[in-house]
Amino acid sequence: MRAVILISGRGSNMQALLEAGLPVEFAAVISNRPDAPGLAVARGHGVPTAVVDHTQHPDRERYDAALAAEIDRHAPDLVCLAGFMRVLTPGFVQRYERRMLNIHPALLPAFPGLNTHARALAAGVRLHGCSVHFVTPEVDAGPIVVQAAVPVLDDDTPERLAARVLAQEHRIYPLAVRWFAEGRLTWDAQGRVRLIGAAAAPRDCPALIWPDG
Ligand code: NHR
Ligand code: GAR
Repeated sequence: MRAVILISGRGSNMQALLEAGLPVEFAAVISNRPDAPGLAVARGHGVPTAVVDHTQHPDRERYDAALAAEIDRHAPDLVCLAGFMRVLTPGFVQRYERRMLNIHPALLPAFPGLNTHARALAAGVRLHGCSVHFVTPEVDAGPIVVQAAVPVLDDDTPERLAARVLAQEHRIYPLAVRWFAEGRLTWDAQGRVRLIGAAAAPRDCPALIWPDG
């Protein structure tokens, strides 16, 4: 199993993938931003890096063509978006159909898009979280692989809530990539993703209820 990771910034989800001991060869980390701090982290793990800078391409079609050319040099079985901040064109998404994952900082289908933590606070939800999903042309709408929920606390700021969610992102993204690498993810007739060999129901902690009085 070969994988390529796409980042735009800090790269903490990338780092979680690189350090999870997965049965995966991370062939490259590619950033759309030359100054992404995650590039140095990748190099520190001995992973080759590349930059395909969106500001150097005239439109999304041509940017995505350049990005695909760089990805395909590494012949990946899986492409992982890890804090990658550019919407991808339908043609690009089709090229990696059923082999491109994203980690999104919300319990999809709630709060797709950007600024999810501030929007969750404004909406007054009591539970928030993160989702790993397959990437489809419609942004943040692809089949969900795994989610983790966290409580929203009364004194939360977007930053505090983001940190609580991020800790769970670092748990579920490696899980999802492991399942993919093990060939345990399949599609049902409705286009939902199923995990082969999953427990029929949670062993304990069947629900997170918050607030809990
Ligand atoms: N592309 C497609 N086609 N489908 C998805 O599901 C995608 C995708 C590209 C990125 C990640 C996503 C997220 O987890 C993702 C999923 C960026 C934007 C965005 O609006 C939206 C969703 C996501 C990532 N980006 C702005 C744009 O104009 C730029 C913002 C910036 O540069 O800071 O592309 O949330
Ligand atoms: C993460 O919280 C990720 O879920 C989110 O940005 C952060 C990136 O952190 N992704 C998006 O919002 C995509 N639009 P990282 O670079 O440290 O992984």
